[in-house]
Amino acid sequence: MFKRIADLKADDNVGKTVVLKGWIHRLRKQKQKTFIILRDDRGDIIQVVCPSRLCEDLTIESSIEITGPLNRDSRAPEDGYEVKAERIVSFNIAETDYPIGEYQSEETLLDYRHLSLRTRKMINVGRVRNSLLKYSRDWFYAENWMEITPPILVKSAVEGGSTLFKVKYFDDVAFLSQSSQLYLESMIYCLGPVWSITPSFRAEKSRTIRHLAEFTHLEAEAPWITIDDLISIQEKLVFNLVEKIKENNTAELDFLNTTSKIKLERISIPFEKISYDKAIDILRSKDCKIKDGDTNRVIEWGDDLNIESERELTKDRYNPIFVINYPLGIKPFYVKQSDVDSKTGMAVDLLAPEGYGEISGGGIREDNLEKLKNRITESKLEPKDYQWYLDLRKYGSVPHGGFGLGMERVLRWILGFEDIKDVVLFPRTMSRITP
Ligand code: AMO
Repeated sequence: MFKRIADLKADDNVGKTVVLKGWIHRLRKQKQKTFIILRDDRGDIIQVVCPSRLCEDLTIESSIEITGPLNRDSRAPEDGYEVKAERIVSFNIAETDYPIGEYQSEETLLDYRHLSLRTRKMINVGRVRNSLLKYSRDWFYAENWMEITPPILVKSAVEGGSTLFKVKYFDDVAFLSQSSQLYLESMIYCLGPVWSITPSFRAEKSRTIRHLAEFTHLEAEAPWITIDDLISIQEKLVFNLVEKIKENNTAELDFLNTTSKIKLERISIPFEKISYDKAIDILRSKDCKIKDGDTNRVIEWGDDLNIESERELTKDRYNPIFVINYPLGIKPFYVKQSDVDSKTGMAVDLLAPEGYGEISGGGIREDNLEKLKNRITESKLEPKDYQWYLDLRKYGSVPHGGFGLGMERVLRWILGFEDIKDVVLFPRTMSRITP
């Protein structure tokens, strides 16, 4: 019977004839014997030894079915299991110029991403991505949040006009969604706490190691919650994701980065909360600079926290931190003005430790119709594009809030990768849209 490699590696199966389907991951032909590392459709590998006369036409990435007994041989890679092939059937003999070998530049691997996804690194990344999605969904389901599927083609900007992707929409213009937040907000009136996971798009003009033009966005919104509730929800969610991945993805974590498990062990809740004011004090005490036109100057109240300042705030920490109460002026139109300090907004960002920086942004939404209208105008957005959104404040407005978590940012941090492109299957950046 056809089995997967993971099911087959058991001492009870030794001596039994097995049938395996897969691809030739590595191939070493000798005069009498040929050694194949076979990769199955789940990315697991096993050594196959076969008489060279059965392997004459085989090439790297040929797809084959092999039949033969399972043996134990301590020389076999990974866990010492090996199949002695007695019969090989090929589905496809791959062309001999397979472009992915052992040593390739990062750019070449990205150019051939459709093929380099078959490398051990990307197989392991794919598995952790799958876990992150599954454990997120499990968590929301267990906590009784409803999953919704918001539109991707939209008419209104959420995160400012400068990163919008414009698309032709019949005889009109539309945009690719930057965030599903406004649609999630519409749903709290009829489905209660809701969440979604969608691609979000940002025409990011900068090439950075943490920005993508298309990323996987987990967003959540709930009625009648306070900023403390919002913090506690994110804390529980993120901690749960870390715990589950640590428990269930040990093999992948060990393969991808030997230090990630140790760092995940150190994470505990509650995460520290600091105000934006305190963050600025810390950064100023370290003489942290930001770019202002052509010059660099010391950061001051009212500046946004850039990559460098987030790195400075988190580089010596093991635990994520929340930064709360940002100046209203640097946050989008929907952020609620604080009742105690009109200059600040009830926004909260979650920063990952060890310099990784922002992984989530959120806050309480402005629920006052007049203030929201003013903020839309001040932000130089078109009020007519937000009529439907303003209706939400006209008909039964309630205090509410939510957040957006960037899944690739979370993965980059958990896996300890430098470049965000390494945690996406098909990265989209300013300079890359294929494959
Ligand atoms: P924000 O713009 O901060 O907030 O985005 C939320 C989270 O999404 C991730 N993210 C990105 N990941 C990769 N590449 C990008 N270009 C990129 N841009 C953002 C980050 C970020 O923390 N609607 C609000 C959230 C809210 O208030 O609910 C929003 O989208 O991890």
